Amino acid sequence: MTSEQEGFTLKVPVVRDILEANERLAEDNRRTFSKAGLFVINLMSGPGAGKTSLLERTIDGLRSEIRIGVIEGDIQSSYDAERISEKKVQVVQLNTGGACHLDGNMIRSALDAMDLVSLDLLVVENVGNLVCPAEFNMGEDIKAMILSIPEGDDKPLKYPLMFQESRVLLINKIDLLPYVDCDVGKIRERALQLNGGLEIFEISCRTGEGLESWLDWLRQQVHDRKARGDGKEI
Ligand SMILES: Nc1nc2c(ncn2[C@@H]2O[C@H](COP(=O)(O)OP(=O)(O)O)[C@@H](O)[C@H]2O)c(=O)[nH]1
Ligand SMILES: [Mg+2]
Repeated sequence: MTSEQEGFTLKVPVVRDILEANERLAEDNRRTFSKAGLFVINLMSGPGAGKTSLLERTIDGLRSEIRIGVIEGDIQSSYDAERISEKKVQVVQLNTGGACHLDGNMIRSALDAMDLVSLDLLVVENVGNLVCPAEFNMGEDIKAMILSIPEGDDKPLKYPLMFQESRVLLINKIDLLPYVDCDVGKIRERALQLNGGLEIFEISCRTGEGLESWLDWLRQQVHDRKARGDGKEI
């Protein structure tokens, strides 16, 4: 065995252990969410794609029908939690202190500070990063990702895992299409090649275009989740 191979065999179990430990915590969280009858979304994207803007729009659009709570994940600062708290919903800020993603354990600590039974939908805004967040489950029902027009149509080719792991792809900032070289058709085609089951919405959090379809879809998911197991374990 070469030294390079030895190094490799030493590294793999460590990574596997971390992921397995995380899976156990995620499973615990999943049971907690299930008991509370909550639909939970792990919202991911690169920095600035529009996660907090989508949350603001979603809260405004559904507030009369659906009780929404938010966990904000950032490396540092409580800026996004302050934005969300202006909407008068339950919000908890998690600072990872350098880590590039949220994991099951961090979510567990946030749940202790929340009243879950008074919620229907919990959205976790993950750390802005197109890579690591896709590797860690937190017990969510679905992962949703945002890709914004200025990031370019090559991103499914470069960051395939997030597209593969997500149930939903929101293509945001379509108001910028006249000014940016980005082909939405290519994003769709490349994303669907990676994950044929992706639900895709073209939206602008600035103008509101396309948001009704997203809100309709989300409303249905929350309803189905309730119908499936409100108050019971699944
Ligand atoms: N033009 C345009 N700007 C947007 C849109 N959505 C968000 N933004 C802007 O993009 C920046 C980053 O948005 P933010 O929601 O904070 O992104 P996050 O880092 O993913 O949470 C802000 O300046 C937003 O006002 C959109 O649909 N169109
Ligand atoms: Mg944000």
